[in-house]
Amino acid sequence: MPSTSEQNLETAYQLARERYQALGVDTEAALKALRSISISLHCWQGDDVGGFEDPGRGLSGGIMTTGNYPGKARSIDELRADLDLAYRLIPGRHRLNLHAIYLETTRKIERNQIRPEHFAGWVDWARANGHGIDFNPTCFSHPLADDGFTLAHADAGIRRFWIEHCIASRQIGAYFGRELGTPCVTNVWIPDGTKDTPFSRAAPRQRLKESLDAVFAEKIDPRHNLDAVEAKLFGIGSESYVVGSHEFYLGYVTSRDDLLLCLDAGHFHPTEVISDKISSALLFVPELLLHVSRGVRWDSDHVVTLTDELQAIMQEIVRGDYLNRVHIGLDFFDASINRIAAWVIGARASLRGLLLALLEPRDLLDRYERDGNFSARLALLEELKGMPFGAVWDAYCLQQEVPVGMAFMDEVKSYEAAVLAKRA
Ligand code: RNT
Ligand code: ZN
Repeated sequence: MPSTSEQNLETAYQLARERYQALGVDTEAALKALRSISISLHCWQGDDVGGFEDPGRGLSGGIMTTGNYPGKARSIDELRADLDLAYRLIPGRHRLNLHAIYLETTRKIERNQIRPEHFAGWVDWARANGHGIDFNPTCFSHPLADDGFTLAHADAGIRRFWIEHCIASRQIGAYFGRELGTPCVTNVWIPDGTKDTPFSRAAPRQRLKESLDAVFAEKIDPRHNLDAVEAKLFGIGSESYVVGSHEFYLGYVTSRDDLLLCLDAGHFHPTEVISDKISSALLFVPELLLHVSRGVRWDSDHVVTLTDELQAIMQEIVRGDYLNRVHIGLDFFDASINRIAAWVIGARASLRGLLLALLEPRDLLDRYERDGNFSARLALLEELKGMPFGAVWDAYCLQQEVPVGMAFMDEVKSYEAAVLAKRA
């Protein structure tokens, strides 16, 4: 017998369902579509992008976490336990996005020596919990990246080291895909760039192109591994020049037919948005990877919230029927709040953005637009903002057996008291 509040949620959902029906929207179909979407949850929110290769080492590469909220994961077991809780509070079945520095080993393994065996524990965990895994070579926080260059380094030996690391990462990606029966998206992001104006912008780009050709020379079965490359405008300490710019990677990806372009929401000019890039890029590249993030004045990697831009991104994916060509990953790191709450808030916001997009009356909007009825189009888009979408979301959480509303924070809080508080 459902509790009274469950009955209220059910009643609210039925009323919402009728309101949407009147606009030609089937809420059940929207929820069915939402259930099939997996978001890739980034492991690095759990420990401030520290990793477990060299726990004493600080973060480099022009990215930064701020804050010192207690309870960050100090080991892979702790990270997995924290992730387990996060997944229990997010409706649906989701993936894990791993970085190479999250390997499991008792002795020091050089980055160009990482092998599938160092990630076997993740595969066991993922299999037991029904997660697919995505992967990233870690081309930062390392002595050979300390002068700001990796794949585009002027020194051929250092370039070789990072090429080998990226190749090893692709092999590990293929291993994840083979073992888990779902392709791993392996994403290459490098920090390469300069604080001040370079003399030659061309030379490092030429070297990067050659390094990437070497990294991607070997074909890997796309049923196991898909490769992505991520551009950036600037980072801390690379304000004047970044080798792997958007034009660089857009050009590189379109020059081949087997690479995904990764668009990170924080990697462009502050008023430039990735939502407007999706429909253009997908005319020329087969698939996209998104790093859904929230820049505040710069690439600050704030926790994703239900902003206009998040909604616009999800609308583009849904309106364009791109759900099977766009891989959605999250990329933020906030050390100033409970790290599990950060994951859950960001993932739930992203799913809410998707649900809002799935609940759009597309036939009606499409007809208004084709008829040139822009007043009705504008009026309807505004009316939609007042529709009872929250009732549909609550019904989804109930159906997926995750906490409804702020109840998820109760679980975060009890875990904080029982587990996180004991991590000195
Ligand atoms: C950095 C990129 C990159 C990283 C992760 C940790 O600006 O966004 O994706 O955030 O690889
Ligand atoms: Zn990113």
